[in-house]
Amino acid sequence: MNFRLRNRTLDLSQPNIMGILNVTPDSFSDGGLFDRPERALRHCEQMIRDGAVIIDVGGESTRPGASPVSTEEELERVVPVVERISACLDVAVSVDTSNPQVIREAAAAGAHLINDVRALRRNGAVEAVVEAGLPVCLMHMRGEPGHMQDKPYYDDLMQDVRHFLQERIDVVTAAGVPADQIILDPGFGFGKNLVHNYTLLNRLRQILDLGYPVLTGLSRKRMIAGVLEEGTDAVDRDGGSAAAAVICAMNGARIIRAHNVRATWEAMQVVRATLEEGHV
Ligand code: 8Y4
Repeated sequence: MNFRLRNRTLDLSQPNIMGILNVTPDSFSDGGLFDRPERALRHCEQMIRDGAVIIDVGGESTRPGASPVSTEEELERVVPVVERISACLDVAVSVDTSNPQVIREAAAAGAHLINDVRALRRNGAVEAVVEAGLPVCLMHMRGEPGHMQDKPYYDDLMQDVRHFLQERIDVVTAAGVPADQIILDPGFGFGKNLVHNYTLLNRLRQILDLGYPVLTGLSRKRMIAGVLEEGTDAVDRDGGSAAAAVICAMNGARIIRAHNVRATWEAMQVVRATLEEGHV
């Protein structure tokens, strides 16, 4: 029921909230306001008060059309923030990166988890995680961020996502990542249209059936806005995002990646009460 995150543990008997900390200058949902370490730290403190037990630090935008970031730039954005959070705050630090050098330096700076939307497919990424001795979240993505939303097509969505994740599990475990240090994520919005995303959400149990803890990220994504009124801005997606988080948690997801940590935490309290049938 516990998942080891370096020197910390995560209780997998209940949903946990991963708060999002963008350290990209172009991240649109927070306007890139948190790119400086001081502001980043204050934002983290607020997310911890609001109920986050993991902070996901990301220095590379994966939005279609976003310009690629150099290793130097990504290191500059991510490492000082990881250092400060892990030294100053009582929280697990996840690093959203695909870059082997960022994996290594983030580990040295005190990171607890590598969250790779490319599931360690970059050259040297698996080896970097093995050397760092860190757990990893393997996410499904069809194609690469730049082109992933160009007419997404699957012969069999659930089979394709499951096969992709199983192949990545096989590769990373063969390279030396312990099976109990792997988290899976179906990758909502990554090379998927609205129908694909809601099919995945409805059938999330099939991802759980692979036998690993599951993380989901739907917060403020297009699949939420897509079923709301046109023109709904990012923060106005939080009601829909909380609903999606509840569906994930009721279907077994145990880490929920979210922007609005307070709203998500409140929704998760309702899930907890339900799973414990009121014996809270
Ligand atoms: C508004 C705000 C609209 C943010 C879209 C977005 C996931 C992830 C991302 C995910 C895991 C995002 C780094 C995309 N999504 N990592 N990362 N799972 N494990 N878009 O679903 O938040 S970035």
